[in-house]
Amino acid sequence: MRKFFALLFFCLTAVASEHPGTEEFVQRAVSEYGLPAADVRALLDEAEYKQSIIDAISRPAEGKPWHQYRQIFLTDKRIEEGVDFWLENRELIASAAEKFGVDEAIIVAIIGVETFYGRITGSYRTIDALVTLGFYYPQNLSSDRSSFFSSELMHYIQLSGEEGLPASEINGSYAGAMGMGQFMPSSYREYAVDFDGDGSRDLWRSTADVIGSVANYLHRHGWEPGQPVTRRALASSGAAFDKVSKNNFTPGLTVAEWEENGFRSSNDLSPDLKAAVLKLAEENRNTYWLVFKNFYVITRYNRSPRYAMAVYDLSQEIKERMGQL
Ligand SMILES: [Ca+2]
Repeated sequence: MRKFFALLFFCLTAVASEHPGTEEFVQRAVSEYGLPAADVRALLDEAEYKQSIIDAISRPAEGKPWHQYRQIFLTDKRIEEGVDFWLENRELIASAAEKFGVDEAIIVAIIGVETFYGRITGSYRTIDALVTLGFYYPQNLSSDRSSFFSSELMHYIQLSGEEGLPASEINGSYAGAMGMGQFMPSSYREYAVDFDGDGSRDLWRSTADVIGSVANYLHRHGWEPGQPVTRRALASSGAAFDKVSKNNFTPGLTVAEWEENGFRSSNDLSPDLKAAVLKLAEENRNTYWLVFKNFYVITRYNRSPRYAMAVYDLSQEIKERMGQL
């Protein structure tokens, strides 16, 4: 009898520790990606559901108006450390910018906004983040992103095999973004580069790999070297405010067409250059901005237009301070 209870207890704990969806995931890992079932199962068994991750993803999207959002990133400290980071890695940044045809200051600013130049890379175990969001995604949110996170989990397992990473030890953001540039596993596999030539892509310890990878990411998403990111636009009272973008910043109309629609910008722009128009909430009024292909490319890193504008503003501040040295 005692033996029976012991066995029952064992079974219950074994069942209780298995995440819902494990079997289906393991089968897919084996049949579609040829991964070893036992290894995948062992890794999933080790992953822990974290309520703090569910709480973090459930928080309402940052509703802060632009002028408050900007203050988070445009601090003296972040600008000064950006200058330091640039000076410390001057040659690497210059050679990545040249090789991939992207702007040096934008590389610096992205790493600055993402992780304060590699200082704050997240303290959630990545395996916990991806299992929690892939298998326990909250049902009450507006969109179900569980399949996205489950797909990222599959990428993560493959990535750890490819790069020889300790899959149960790596830390990152609550959403599974990793390293100094906060790459998701699929982006890591697709866009990370071995820029120091040591044979592996290490976005935690190799600043060279991080700089090269951020540059390659921008390049692969269509960065246009030498082209502008954004310019302030003056809106006339009868401007076509219904044409202002909310979510999609793919350039649609030309600078000349925007002017016909009541959004006038600076004279140095080619009238044929395509742009979208963005509205930002300043303290007492709205401002309007023509945003070009390069702005759109920054939103491939993070979909929020305020994120892209913060990266751009930070890049300009750092550039200006570099010029004063
Ligand atoms: Ca490397």
